[in-house]
Amino acid sequence: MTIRSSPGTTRSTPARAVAAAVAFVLALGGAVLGPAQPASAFPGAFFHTQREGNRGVDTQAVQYLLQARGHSTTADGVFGPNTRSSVVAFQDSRGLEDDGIVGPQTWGALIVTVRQGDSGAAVRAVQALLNKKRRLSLAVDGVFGSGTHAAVVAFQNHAGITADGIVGPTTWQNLVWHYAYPSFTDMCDQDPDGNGAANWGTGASIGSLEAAAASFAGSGNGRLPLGDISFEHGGDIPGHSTHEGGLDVDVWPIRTDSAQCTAGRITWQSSAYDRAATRLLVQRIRATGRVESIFFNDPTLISEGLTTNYPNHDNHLHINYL
Ligand SMILES: [Ca+2]
Ligand SMILES: [Ca+2]
Ligand SMILES: [Ca+2]
Ligand SMILES: [Zn+2]
Ligand SMILES: [Zn+2]
Repeated sequence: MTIRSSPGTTRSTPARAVAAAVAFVLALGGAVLGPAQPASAFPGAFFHTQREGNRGVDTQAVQYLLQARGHSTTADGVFGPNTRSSVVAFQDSRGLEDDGIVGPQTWGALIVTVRQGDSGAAVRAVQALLNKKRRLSLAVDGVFGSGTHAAVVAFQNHAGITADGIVGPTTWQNLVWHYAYPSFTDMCDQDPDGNGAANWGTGASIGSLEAAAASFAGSGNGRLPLGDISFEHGGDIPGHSTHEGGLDVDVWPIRTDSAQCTAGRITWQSSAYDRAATRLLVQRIRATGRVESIFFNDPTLISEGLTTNYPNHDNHLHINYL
């Protein structure tokens, strides 16, 4: 038996009893085995605003939630004109300011509370977010089963919030706030300052960077070397005064031998510097995300309006995503 519980979501009642039992057992396990958790690990958690030009898993979650609310939108993680139209239609239906921008109020109206036994597009949003933000590989099948439940409880423990396995407003907010980790299919991981794990960024930064890297990899100039972004939950990074909000991304210039992932690091003054390929990379970065500026000191790219001079940016491009 199933009952309609919320738009686009069905709930099977027998599973809820199982869910409660599983949640109880997992909560006990967490209490006994888990490390001590602060009252709230993410005290500053908020919904990252999504608007036209954004990409990535946070935009994909918006699209799944629009589907759950009865709006036809492709959940491709690219916030284009059609997604914007669906957001405006949703905002109109709720009496919200219809600016097509998904800020805190629109996020709050879009989210659907889901738990074990539920199915539908809102569950797909949760699964996609968990995968990208906790480096999991849940099937994004829209079926909230025991695996998704366990992943939600683990996330709640990780975030220091009530670990009840129910994805309500607080869990949604923490899940959207948490940074995402990139796929390195079209990139390599450089770590020039010994900051190791600093490859995390907002869902939008990571989605945009992955799209740029995929587009660039198709040009036959090798992969994109990724330096630092942010730590998993932001915060101070030694050696960077920025890079703390998941929006600043360092990538390296491209070499004429395409060996920027394996050979020595270069500057724009090096003989191995490939200006044409680096220009192409900058163009792909600008075409696939909301970019405020890119710091890189090649005077030719600066004269072309592609990059901006900034001290110490001879050997890397610093992308400032909006
Ligand atoms: Ca790195
Ligand atoms: Ca710092
Ligand atoms: Ca910045
Ligand atoms: Zn985390
Ligand atoms: Zn930087």
